[in-house]
Amino acid sequence: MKKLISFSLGASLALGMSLTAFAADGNTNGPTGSTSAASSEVRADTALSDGVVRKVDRPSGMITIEHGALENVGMPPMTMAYKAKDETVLQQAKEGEKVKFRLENLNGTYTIMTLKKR
Ligand SMILES: [Cu+2]
Repeated sequence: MKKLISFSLGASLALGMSLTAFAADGNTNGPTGSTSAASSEVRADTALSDGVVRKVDRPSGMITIEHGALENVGMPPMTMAYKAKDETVLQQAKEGEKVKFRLENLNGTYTIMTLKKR
């Protein structure tokens, strides 16, 4: 009798575990779904926007870009001077050139993180 009880306990434990495993597996699709949603957000976070370089001011490290709406920094279409992240970005900017660029708000300073000719 004792054996029977321990067997049924074991069986229900095993059943419980497999149910748990099933539930966990079922949940995997949820997080997996939101993970891919999150990674598309990440992609959006590094997305490049179209713009046209209007002016490059080497001494101040500023690049004036005419651009459309920049969703990640909540900026409507405008022409505005932004800080180049570094010398590389500054060198890639040439007046009059159509570019793809990435603007980010770094501690309150709108900064061009990447810029390339398109
Ligand atoms: Cu602006």
